[in-house]
Amino acid sequence: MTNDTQTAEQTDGFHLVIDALKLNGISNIYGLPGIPITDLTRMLQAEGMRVISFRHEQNAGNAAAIAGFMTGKPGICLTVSAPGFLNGLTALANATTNCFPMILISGSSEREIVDLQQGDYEEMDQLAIAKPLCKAAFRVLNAEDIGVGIARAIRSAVSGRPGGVYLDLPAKLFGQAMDAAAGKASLIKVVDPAPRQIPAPDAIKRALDLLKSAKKPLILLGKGAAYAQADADIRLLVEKSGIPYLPMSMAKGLLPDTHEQSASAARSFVLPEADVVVLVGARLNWLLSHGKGKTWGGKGHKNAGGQKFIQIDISPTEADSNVAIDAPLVGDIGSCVAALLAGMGSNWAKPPAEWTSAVTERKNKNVAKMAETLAKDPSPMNYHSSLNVVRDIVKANPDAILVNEGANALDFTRSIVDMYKPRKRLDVGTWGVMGIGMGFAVAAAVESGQPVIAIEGDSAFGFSGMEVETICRYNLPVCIVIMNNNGVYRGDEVNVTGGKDPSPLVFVKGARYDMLMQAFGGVGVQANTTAELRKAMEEAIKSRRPTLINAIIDEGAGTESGRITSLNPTSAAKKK
Ligand code: ADP
Ligand code: TPW
Ligand code: MG
Repeated sequence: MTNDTQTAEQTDGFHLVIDALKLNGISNIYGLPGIPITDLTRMLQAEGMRVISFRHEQNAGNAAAIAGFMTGKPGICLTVSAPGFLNGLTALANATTNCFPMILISGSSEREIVDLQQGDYEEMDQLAIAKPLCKAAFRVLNAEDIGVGIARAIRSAVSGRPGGVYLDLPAKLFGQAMDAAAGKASLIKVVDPAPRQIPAPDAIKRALDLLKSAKKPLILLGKGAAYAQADADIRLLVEKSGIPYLPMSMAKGLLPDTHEQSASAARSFVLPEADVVVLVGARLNWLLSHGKGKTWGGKGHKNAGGQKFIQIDISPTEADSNVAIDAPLVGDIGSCVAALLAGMGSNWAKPPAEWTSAVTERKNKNVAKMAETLAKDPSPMNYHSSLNVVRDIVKANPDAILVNEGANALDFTRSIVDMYKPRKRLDVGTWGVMGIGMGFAVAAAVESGQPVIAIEGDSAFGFSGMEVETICRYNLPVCIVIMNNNGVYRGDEVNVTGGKDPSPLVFVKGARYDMLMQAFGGVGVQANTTAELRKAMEEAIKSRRPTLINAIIDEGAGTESGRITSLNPTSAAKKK
């Protein structure tokens, strides 16, 4: 063949896409097959990549997004055109909102027909629709541009503030043939896809000067700090400075929650009291009450509006988004924290003992109060008693990954279950979105090989529940615990009109979610008591078999909207 140019080796769009992804170290694809990408899924597998095939694209998209968060490489979601693309789009938008790097690759219909709106199979101008919902969007029309297209998608997803990227690949592209050597030469191995961004020395000095002046400093760790994988330096910053710290939900475990400087159990004390707050990869959005109001002191508090802020963020426009930032530090967290450590020198003065002991005192009081509640074992189980079991199981298995969604099922788990290692807690994130559960659980197991524990509200689980089949099919070590209270927030609501329809907030009573898992060959267990729950979880972790535990929770134990009741329009109106 080599001496005959007529039959010189050829490659095609399919193989160039695969080769470009492999060249850039991508090995897992989360997707759902169909026209025009069915052959691509087969070929990806034939070429040695792991293809995880889902039952709905939103779950594949969520899997890709969280794979991106866990690894720092873009997670790839592959879908068909129009409806498949749209099903993946929610996950892409959610990834962008959460700063997770992800690439949604969707096959699309013929441009000539789409643009004249002549009614092609699954016709849709996908590129235009994706654009406002992601960080960047690209389309590749020619096989020789596949290398550039994938390189641009990777760079856009992981450089600067990470986010979602859309890559549109029209059906015709896949079959396009080209000379194999030229094809190979057209591919790009992206060099330094997420370049470090070194903070300016004067910005470091400004921050350290402010921190030195603090009497009641506080460090706030966000999921950007977890994503940055600068774990050792972040721990050193906390310990060397001696400053109490507060982890946001997905930053839990960056330092073990049992760390003596953790102020988690004294959150409502430290936020209004602190005078200088160091934000490390955390935005002052709704989750932090926008940096103002009652949470931060507010009117009447002796420290009202008294906080000054140092904010470490890779996005130069994040500072001042909600309140004035006195010392912005723009750069990657690894570089910024390293520069702060260097600037602190060897004889940094720890915060006044008056402050740290006040925090510890408040914290110990709350921890003791919580211990009392956790020790109770009522029948039926409530959130505290059941999550006390989960707390023990996670403590005994600190490498397990905890996926968590729901309202009460989320809020109680976050406050009761301690985390011990970085990036082990994956949850609803910035939007508080339901539906991430099974996609996150699948990717967590695939990417880490570690056991996964998914604590799911019964409503939350419903959004992605069909993926229990996927979990069984790939035989993943996932243990799902449904906190089954028969409904959204509570299961005891009634239709106030007395009509025959149930309240909008309740589900079928006594539903057997455990049987759903059994339907696909997994282990399904109903747990009515904490002893049953404990036994089932221990067995699931030990056996690594797909397991679903239907944990029966008191219908009346939850509160509306969990901890964010105040955001309901009726309560918000009442406050005014
Ligand atoms: P949380 O919800 O935990 O408070 P957010 O998602 O609000 O966290 O904030 C994460 C922040 O981290 C974003 O503003 C993002 O720009 C920033 N970020 C992400 N990765 C890095 C990084 N490697 N270096 C610096 N900042 C980062
Ligand atoms: C995509 C609104 C927030 S929490 C929740 C819903 C529907 C479910 C709460 O019930 P669950 O938990 O899971 O049973 P529990 O323990 O309190 O009973 N659609 C989307 N996202 C959100 N956030 C909603 C709806 C919501
Ligand atoms: Mg519920």
